Amino acid sequence: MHAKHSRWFRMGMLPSLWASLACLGCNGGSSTPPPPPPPPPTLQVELVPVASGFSSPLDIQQAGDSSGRLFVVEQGGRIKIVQNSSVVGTPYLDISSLIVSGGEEGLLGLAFHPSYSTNGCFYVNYTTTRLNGTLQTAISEFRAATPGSNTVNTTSEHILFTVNQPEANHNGGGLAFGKDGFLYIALGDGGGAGDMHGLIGNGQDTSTRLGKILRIRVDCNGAYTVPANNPFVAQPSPTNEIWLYGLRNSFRFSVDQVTGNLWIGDVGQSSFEEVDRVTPAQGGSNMGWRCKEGTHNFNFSANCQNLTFLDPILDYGRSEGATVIGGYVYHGTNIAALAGIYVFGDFINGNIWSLTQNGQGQWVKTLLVNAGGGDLAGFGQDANGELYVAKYSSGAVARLHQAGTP
Ligand SMILES: [Ca+2]
Repeated sequence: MHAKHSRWFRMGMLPSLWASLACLGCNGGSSTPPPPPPPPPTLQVELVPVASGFSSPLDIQQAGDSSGRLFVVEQGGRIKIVQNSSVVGTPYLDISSLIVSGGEEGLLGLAFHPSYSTNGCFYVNYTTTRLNGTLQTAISEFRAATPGSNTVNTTSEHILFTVNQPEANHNGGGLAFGKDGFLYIALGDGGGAGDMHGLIGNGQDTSTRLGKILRIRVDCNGAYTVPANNPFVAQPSPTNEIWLYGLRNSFRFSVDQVTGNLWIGDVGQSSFEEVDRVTPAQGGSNMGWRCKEGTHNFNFSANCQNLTFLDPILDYGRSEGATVIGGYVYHGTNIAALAGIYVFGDFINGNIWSLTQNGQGQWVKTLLVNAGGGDLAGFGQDANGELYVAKYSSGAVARLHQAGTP
């Protein structure tokens, strides 16, 4: 466990794990309105403590059910509820006995069905060895007995599918429902380093789910289908599930429920972290890895010639961070200057930035606040659009807040 923890940090410092998408159509962006100007330099953002006592929290979600509950995902397999600023004693879900965790393994992602308030279904992304004795990612559906329940029986699980993991690292982990109602699933490139598996790496290989973001339809019945307009729908199952390829390790991504855009933090290998913005029309895009790391050539071998890549809208080097943590487009009211602006961060140094376009159309990040090195593992967004951070090593949840406001 401890060795694996150090590996999680190392993945950030040397290579890293999360993958990204990018912006081939940024210049043409017909469906994307011009972003607002950068926040004023006088903006003072602080992190307000919300709840504590968690063990390695890495994701925060809400159920879209008007309950006001925040669901905090612990890497070890528990999901805990924060309501009215206190943590509910009994976990909402406890699958710690079903999974393997530590390092880059564990309960890595959670998404509530868009109709959770009536059907009680939600989805998780975790690693396990219990099914065939070797490491796999499992994408599972669980169902609350009633949507208002504060605990869920683990026997409600239906495993939708599993993916064999050749290495312990780069397991992706993010889950999110699109504005289209489909479930998007991030899977890393299979791990090791440099996308070392297969002739061209897994990211560029559209015959594997590894190194991809998948898109499926779930209807809370223990099964799933593949949307008929998926970009690779003509391929045999299961690779007809692919929405985006060429990703390294998209640990955290989100969907802007206003525009439908996917915002992805793709963790880099040794040199560059990247942020990708993918519009709904850009499904099927090749996000570059391992031909490219960020906007730079990485292993640009013969198979990379004549390919079209969707480059990230931002990449940054080791002087500015080492493990990007994808965030959310802010849609709250407390920090008016961030309205419609993407907020993300970096695990290693804890910086949290906004991302906006300058007058020349270049994407520029602006430091908002620092969450502490090795402590920022994920963001969350409540029903009012306010943003939260999962503080991994300090075991806490905090809210982004404009200093000097109530
Ligand atoms: Ca890329």
